Amino acid sequence: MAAPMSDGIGIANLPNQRHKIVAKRGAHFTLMVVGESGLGKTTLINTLFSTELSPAKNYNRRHHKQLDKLTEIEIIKAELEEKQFKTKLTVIDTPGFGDYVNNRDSWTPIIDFIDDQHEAYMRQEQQPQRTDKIDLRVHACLYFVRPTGHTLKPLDIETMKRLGTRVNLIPVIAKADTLTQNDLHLFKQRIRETIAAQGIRIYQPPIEVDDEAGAEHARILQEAMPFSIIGSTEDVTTADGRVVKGREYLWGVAEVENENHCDFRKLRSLLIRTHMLDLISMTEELHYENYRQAQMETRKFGEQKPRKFENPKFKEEEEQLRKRFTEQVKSEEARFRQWEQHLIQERDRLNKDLELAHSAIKSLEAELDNLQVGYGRGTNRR
Ligand SMILES: Nc1nc2c(ncn2[C@@H]2O[C@H](COP(=O)(O)OP(=O)(O)OP(=O)(O)O)[C@@H](O)[C@H]2O)c(=O)[nH]1
Ligand SMILES: [Mg+2]
Repeated sequence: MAAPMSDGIGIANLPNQRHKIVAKRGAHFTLMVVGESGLGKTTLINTLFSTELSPAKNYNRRHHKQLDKLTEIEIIKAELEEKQFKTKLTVIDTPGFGDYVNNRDSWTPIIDFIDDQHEAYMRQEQQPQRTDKIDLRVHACLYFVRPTGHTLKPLDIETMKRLGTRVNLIPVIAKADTLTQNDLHLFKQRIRETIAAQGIRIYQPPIEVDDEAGAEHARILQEAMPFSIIGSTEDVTTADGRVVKGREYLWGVAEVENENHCDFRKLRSLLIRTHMLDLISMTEELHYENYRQAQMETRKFGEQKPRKFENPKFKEEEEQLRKRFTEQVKSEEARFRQWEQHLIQERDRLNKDLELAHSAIKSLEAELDNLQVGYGRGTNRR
């Protein structure tokens, strides 16, 4: 278990690289973080930068930030180099959602961003000049789950369903230091059950049959999912005098890189060492291909992306809207029928009243006639 986690293994000397061509070109890796506000997304990115992308490891780091005002998505770029193997790392930090009253569609900007990257890449591929493509297709998407100890919330389920069909989705439990080990264990189990029951597609490290050590590592990673995370860029001193990245409490220190405290090391190892290439090729071969094929079916070669509400990615929303509309019409119809029934009853009742009134009038008239006849006779007699 210790070997695959050890810092010595890097992308440069992976035993089972499935795509050596990618390795030769140098990898271009894009990571995205998504989840409710305040769960530590930004902190985790900074923790990644302040631990693994560490100066001791001979990493050459460049750091710029671009703020895309339209989407409010922050893009951080860095370059890693290990044994001549260069990786261009791009991290996309999204603002948290879920703190609005109406967060039904809070996933829309994120889903749009992911689709737009596939779209942009596809358009560039169709151009005659193919070198130097701008490529921000997301290779791994970390989804932060609030450490409630219960299970996934409806908003999580809805968002994860949509993400899972588009990217390599990696759910993580935020702020693992706020749960006891026992609660964390149960929480993980429940999340796994919900993911299975809801048919949410998440990234699974592949278990290769021809590579025993790799398969064992993949199995360990699979069993640990969803990874529990502690984020911190603070150096703190443990009771036994070690200086570590962690969070200080009265009871002690929650250590970022301690495998008994959380799965940060497993996640980092998966992302930037053992499974970076798999994440890249899954994106190319599965997610991008799915997008491309779906687009090909709905438009001709070279045709512009259709207007938003005609776009396949809106199909599910449109379908739901249609369903809601039909339901509403149905319930309105039912209400109308009830009302109609009520009116018919009311009409019948009034007709009966009318009939009664008529017969009352008739009998009164008859009585009147009788009286008049009687009176007439009386006068005649006079
Ligand atoms: N206990 C605990 N607190 C954390 C952890 N990670 C981050 N925090 C704290 O949580 C707060 C929010 O962290 P951020 O990283 O800003 O959260 P965010 O997800 O980027 O939030 P938005 O950008 O609003 O979506 C900060 O006060 C962090 O110090 C963690 O692992 N454990
Ligand atoms: Mg943030």
